[in-house]
Amino acid sequence: MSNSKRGAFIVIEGLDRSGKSTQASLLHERLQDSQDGTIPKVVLLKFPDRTTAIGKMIDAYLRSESELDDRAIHLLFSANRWELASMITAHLAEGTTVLADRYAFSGIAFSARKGLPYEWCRAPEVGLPAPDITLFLNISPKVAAARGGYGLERYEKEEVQKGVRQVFDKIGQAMREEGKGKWVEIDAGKSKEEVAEELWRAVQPLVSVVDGPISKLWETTLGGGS
Ligand code: Z5A
Ligand code: MG
Repeated sequence: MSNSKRGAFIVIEGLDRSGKSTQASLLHERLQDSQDGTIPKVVLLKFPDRTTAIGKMIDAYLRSESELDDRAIHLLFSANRWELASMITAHLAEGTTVLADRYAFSGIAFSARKGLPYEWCRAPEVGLPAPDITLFLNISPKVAAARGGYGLERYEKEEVQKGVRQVFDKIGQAMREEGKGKWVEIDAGKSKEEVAEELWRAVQPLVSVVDGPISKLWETTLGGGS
């Protein structure tokens, strides 16, 4: 039987077309199928959540149907996480595992790439529920390109993706140095099945034993947070 006091918070991040949504869905299924008493219930979230009122504004922006100041859209992406933050905390507290397809790290990476200051981009994310583990799907631009042309949305351009990769590298390094919540890099250039297996190896030990309070993103860094 499980000795969990709460659910695990698992985030899947990564570069464009690295297979985040594919892997999030495979991991979700695998966690659901493994509910043998050792693994708790699981919910899958996707950021941006385009179904909320804020999410609809983000969706229009991403499809270039509306224009917004860079800072305004950054704050909307962050607000889209905050509107689900208490729900995430409640799920974790009642023992449900939460799996998120993208999170605050995407928010920082895409906005800092535009030239907004890194610390300014990070500030609205401070105090959000912190993942217990972030699985970062790494893929070379060559392999990503082989997965088909960039789509029609605003950031799906090669030069944008290069800049985003650099900021993600900085975030990953900082997360590893801080040692708060695991940041695990996964080679996403392999087959879907191989990548899924690697993700499973990383999360399986965690989901059945997670314990302790739910921490908050970068709370201690800024001396107390939210
Ligand atoms: N954004 C932001 O600016 N600020 C924020 O705070 C957040 C996001 C949260 C929309 O996000 C944009 O919002 C995004 C970042 C920005 N802009 N960009 N670029 P989104 O999450 O909605 O984006 P998406 O449309 O889902 O694309 P994606 O996430 O980059 O794709 P993916 O989820 O990583 O890949 P996939 O859909 O799972 O797979 C892509 C294709 O590759 C598909 O045909 C698969 O069948 C194939 N695939 C997947 N895995 C494999 C393997 N292993 N081998 C071969 N082929 C594979
Ligand atoms: Mg996706």
